[in-house]
Amino acid sequence: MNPMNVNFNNMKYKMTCADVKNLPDTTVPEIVISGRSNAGKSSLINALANMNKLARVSGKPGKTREIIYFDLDGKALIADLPGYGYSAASKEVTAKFSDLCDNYFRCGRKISLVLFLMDVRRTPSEEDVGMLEFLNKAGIPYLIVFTKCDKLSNAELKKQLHSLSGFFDFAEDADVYAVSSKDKKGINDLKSTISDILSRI
Ligand SMILES: Nc1nc2c(ncn2[C@@H]2O[C@H](COP(=O)(O)OP(=O)(O)O)[C@@H](O)[C@H]2O)c(=O)[nH]1
Ligand SMILES: [Mg+2]
Repeated sequence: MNPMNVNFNNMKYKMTCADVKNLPDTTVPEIVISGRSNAGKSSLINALANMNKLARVSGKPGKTREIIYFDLDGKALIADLPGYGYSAASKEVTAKFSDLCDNYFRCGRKISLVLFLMDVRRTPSEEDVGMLEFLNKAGIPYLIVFTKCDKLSNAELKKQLHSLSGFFDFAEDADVYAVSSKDKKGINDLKSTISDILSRI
């Protein structure tokens, strides 16, 4: 099958949703970027789009409080989910953010692909493992994307990827990508895979 020709440079902000009641109507597949706060979700969107400021990158974890939608070349919607696991805001607000994430996954919306992001240097949290278990059980297609790989040397990266695989033995068939939004390593591979998957939907 010919991979679909997706122009990632043609990515545009579409809309912001604070509630699953307001999710956009869509006829194109939905790709979700998920992962804990600070995992590098917004940075990855910028790297995929080859733009600096499409998605807001924050030095402080817990800044994105809504689901932010981007249109990918008219061929898919990309949803930047609020991160779970940390918020600079109050407990009450934190609970609301994770609720939004939770509600999103449970509202019955068709999700074509999840890019599940984890900072390659961190030990996966209970929520990370729980999230992957959920995706597995729910049969939602996903790719595991380890981010910030520029922070490790090649030797360290190899070792770390090996030890991380131990956390997700239930997902041993999953496709794993190691990327850096900073030096763009692995980004082209990821784009090809996304195009490929979109062409098969
Ligand atoms: N060195 C490095 N830093 C990154 C990378 N991706 C994200 N960051 C940094 O990690 C922090 C959180 O990134 P952000 O994209 O806002 O994470 P989000 O909360 O998951 O959306 C910011 O300070 C980014 O500059 C990367 O590939 N390499
Ligand atoms: Mg973000």
